[in-house]
Amino acid sequence: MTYIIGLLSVVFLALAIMIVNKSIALSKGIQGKEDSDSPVDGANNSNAVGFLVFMVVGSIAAAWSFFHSKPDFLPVAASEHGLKTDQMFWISMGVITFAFFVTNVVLFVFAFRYRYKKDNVATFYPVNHKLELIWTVIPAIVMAVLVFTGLRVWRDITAQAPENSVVIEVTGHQFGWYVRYAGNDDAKLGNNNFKLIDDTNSIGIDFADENSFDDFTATEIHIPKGVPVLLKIKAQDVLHSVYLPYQRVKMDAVPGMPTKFWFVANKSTEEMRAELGKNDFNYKLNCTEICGRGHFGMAITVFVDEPEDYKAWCLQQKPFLAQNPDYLAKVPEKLKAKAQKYIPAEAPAEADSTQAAAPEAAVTMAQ
Ligand SMILES: [Cu+2]
Repeated sequence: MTYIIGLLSVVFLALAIMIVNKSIALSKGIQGKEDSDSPVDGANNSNAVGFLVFMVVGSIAAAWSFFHSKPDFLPVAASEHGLKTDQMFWISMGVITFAFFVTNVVLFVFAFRYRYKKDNVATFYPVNHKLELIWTVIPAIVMAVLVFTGLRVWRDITAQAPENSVVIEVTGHQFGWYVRYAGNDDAKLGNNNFKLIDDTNSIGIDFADENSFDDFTATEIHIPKGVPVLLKIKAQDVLHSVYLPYQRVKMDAVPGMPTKFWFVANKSTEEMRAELGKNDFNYKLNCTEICGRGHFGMAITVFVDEPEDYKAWCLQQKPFLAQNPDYLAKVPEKLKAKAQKYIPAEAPAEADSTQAAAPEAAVTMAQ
């Protein structure tokens, strides 16, 4: 890199000296110190050809760069809105590329074609309303169509999540994600409060709220295929950002300002493994906001299951309260009877309760 910069510096310095020399020569010519019947010298033709060469070489380089970067493009879309945004992206790219090539070919070809020639006379062409109308109205229509289709898709993506959505809370922290599900009995997440955070209850689940009783935490994310999923996104310390590249989901996690994103995954992990021919493929939820030195490790595995497999997985999960019966003490008296249902029949032995106190929800960075 340093070598290239050094080389370019030398080239540009040489060019600068050439230009300065040429300016001096030209100014001498204008002052009549040198004999010249034209203000333009022989470099005029080579410049004109240079324009054409630049156009052709530039186009080839642009095409090469496009195909060369293809492996770094986003992977195939695996969500319903992802297919739409991808389609819009490529249509916009097509329109832009077409307009770019038409205008630039005209620019460079005209520079070549109408270069200075001794006997050329410029045409006086003051105005052409028809031409102006065409180049104003056509781009305006194309832009309006692109903008309004985009707005419609954006409105759908940011609309309220459907009633039947699976609700999952994702909380970013330095450096990992806490995941909480609304539970198997109600589809409602209980409240949480940062003041209730302790070594075990890492997201501060509030057990004064009966919706919390069946909530369970997880170290991986399972979502059903073809069913709306609503991510409720939070952050505990600094900015993080939830990113599921295949599902085209990206939403910042902002401390003190809950955000959300809902989507429908349309390809299961199994289907994507088959499509990519990789048996060990897994979707990931990554952090895409540089949030500190452990940022790179903020990934959590996401499984897109068939709806019945998803149900089965959910039923295997134990509510947080069932795994940590000590928290029954935090339940208000009038709700104790309801909460009791989630406490395992045999009271846990002393040793068991310390084991259960391990913060199983914490997805911490492997150092
Ligand atoms: Cu982060």
